[in-house]
Amino acid sequence: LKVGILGVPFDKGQAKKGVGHGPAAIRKAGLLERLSDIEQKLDIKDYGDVNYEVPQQLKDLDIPNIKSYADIASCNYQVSKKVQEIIESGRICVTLGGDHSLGLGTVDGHIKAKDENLCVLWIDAHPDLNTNKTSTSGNAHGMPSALLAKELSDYWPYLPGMDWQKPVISLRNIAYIGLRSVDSYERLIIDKLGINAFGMEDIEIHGINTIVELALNRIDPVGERSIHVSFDIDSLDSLEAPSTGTSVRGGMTLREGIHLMELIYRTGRLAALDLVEVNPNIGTEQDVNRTTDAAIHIIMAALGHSRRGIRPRNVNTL
Ligand code: DIR
Ligand code: MN
Ligand code: MN
Ligand code: MN
Repeated sequence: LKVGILGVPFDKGQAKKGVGHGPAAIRKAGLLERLSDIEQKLDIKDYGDVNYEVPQQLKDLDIPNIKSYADIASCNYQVSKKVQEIIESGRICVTLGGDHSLGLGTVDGHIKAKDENLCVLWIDAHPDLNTNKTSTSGNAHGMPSALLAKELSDYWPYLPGMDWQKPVISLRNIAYIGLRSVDSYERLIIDKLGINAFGMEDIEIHGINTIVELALNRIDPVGERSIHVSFDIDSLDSLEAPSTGTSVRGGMTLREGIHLMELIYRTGRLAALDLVEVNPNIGTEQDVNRTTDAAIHIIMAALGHSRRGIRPRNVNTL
């Protein structure tokens, strides 16, 4: 299995400092070392961190109710190009965030690499479906799915500096899992457009195994699409992942998160995984360690780590 790791130390999609140090914190917790604990030997290439500059013509540009718009547009452009390059080189692209506004760039890069033949699982306490007209915060990390969705393109004003991004994924090919904090306009859009939204209540009733099967059946009925998992660490319960900016109680256990990822791995079609919103400035040292450890468990499961253990490489030494 070939893997590319990409850091996006971006924090301007929300107000709290520290989430930009997420990639460094996850690497420091031993991501690369622990990925060598997987039975199937991984070929890993670390692409380092994305950097970007705001072009002159975007400086001083303001879009109503999108904070740091020029940075959002400029950073995501670089993210998209990198993700496209990594996927086109035949690697699974693992993007470490950074706040969730980067999901715009990662999904866009995946769309371009796979000619739109993909589906997206958005694992999150929040659906991130606000536009600049519905958002009460103006934070772009609550908007990436609305920027990506074909069906919502008419709800946006013209966005200069985003011409590279076309809303080319249909909401029919996106499913949400783990929802428990949905704004009223997000709820309206979900109901009106019949979006595939699986909340904590659904996980409670059916169990995570059935929910993942249902979600995949909806977004990829034939089972031939490339899969993008955008995993917001706040999908996990506050006890499992305390160091994140908008934590919500009553979330998924790490067990459920790991199982979800094991199911995705088994499809053999995972092409991109985002692991976002780890903020090492929030909580105690123990909280941070718990959160980065959860993130690494999620990534390991996605890349084939099995809880059944690894057989010895050379049985003759028995
Ligand atoms: C809220 C919070 N719905 C907003 N969103 C978060 O600001 O739009 N997304 N935290 O991850
Ligand atoms: Mn999110
Ligand atoms: Mn969230
Ligand atoms: Mn978020």
